Amino acid sequence: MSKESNRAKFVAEFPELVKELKSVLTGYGMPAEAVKWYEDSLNYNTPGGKLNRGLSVVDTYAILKGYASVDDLPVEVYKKVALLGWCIELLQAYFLVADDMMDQSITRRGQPCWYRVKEVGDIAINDAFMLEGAIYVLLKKHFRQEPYYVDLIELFHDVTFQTELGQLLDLITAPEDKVDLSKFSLEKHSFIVTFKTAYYSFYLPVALAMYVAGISDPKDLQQAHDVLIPLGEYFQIQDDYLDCFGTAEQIGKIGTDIQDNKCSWVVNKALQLASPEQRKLLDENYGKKDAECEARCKKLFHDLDIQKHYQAYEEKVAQDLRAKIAQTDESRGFRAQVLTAFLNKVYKRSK
Ligand code: GPP
Ligand code: MG
Ligand code: MG
Ligand code: MG
Repeated sequence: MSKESNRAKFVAEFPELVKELKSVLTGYGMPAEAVKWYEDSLNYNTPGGKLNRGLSVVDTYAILKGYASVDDLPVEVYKKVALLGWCIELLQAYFLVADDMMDQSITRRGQPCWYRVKEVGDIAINDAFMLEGAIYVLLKKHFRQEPYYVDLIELFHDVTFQTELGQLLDLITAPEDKVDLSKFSLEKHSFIVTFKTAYYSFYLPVALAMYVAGISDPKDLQQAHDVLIPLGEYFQIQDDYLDCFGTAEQIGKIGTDIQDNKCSWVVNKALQLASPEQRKLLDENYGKKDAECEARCKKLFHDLDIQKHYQAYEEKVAQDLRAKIAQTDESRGFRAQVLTAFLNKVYKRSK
């Protein structure tokens, strides 16, 4: 099955979930306008992205169970794993609605951020909470009878908290009013991105599929973790790189990292390479809400040939990950192919 039809099949599951969620509100006697509001928020914020995380749950499950294609999964099984995929997309929707407010972003997935939509504003905070709430409504309805139900809930809770820890460090390392580049380091960057991105984007989809497939020995969860966390770090380094060097058309959002004083991979790499004068330029221009200052930083990043260093990083990390994946112990049913599939999706991505 092609990538497009794979995605279309997954997307086709979503309206049914919206219906189920709306019926919970109707059941509580919520007025029609509130039900409509929730529906609009779900539809605006949940589909529309690349859906890589959600699709990965289905793909991973198929590989673990030895299906040649996602198409071969029995319909009821497909629906169940796709629902878990949508639960990650709801988690992501919750994070992004909130993150865009915290980062004061303008666009997301080629459209205005939700909080910037007329009549939404700060209500987006409550909408974010309700996107998260949807996860547990759906899990309860569809997985309550399963022996691994508590594992799923614990996993969502743990990963959510880990992401919030990463977001906290991301935010306090980037205060709006006090630029202090000596607070940045690649070690700190690694911690931030592991927590704010890698757990929910990479470990979570695989661990969910492993629980459903019944291949969830702690040793296998650990094997998955040990490749997927560094892979997720690599993915967020790409996000940082594209924030500065990608176009808005390419990435569907306008980069804000320089003006937001973010501890991104790009500025950390530049700090490693900068001469004293170049360091002074960064001290004076980074983290300012000013397009000219931002342009000066970008020019410096070009002068330092950050692109070249990024490409070198990308080759090295991909090579290291391939070597690690080659050592996977498949004796309990876990499959190295799960990890290779992830690496191939991420390697050299440009959006
Ligand atoms: C993405 O970082 C981080 C998240 C999506 C986690 C948010 C977590 C919360 C608890 C709200 P980013 O700001 O670099 O993403 P983007 O570039 O897409 O805005
Ligand atoms: Mg952001
Ligand atoms: Mg952010
Ligand atoms: Mg970013």
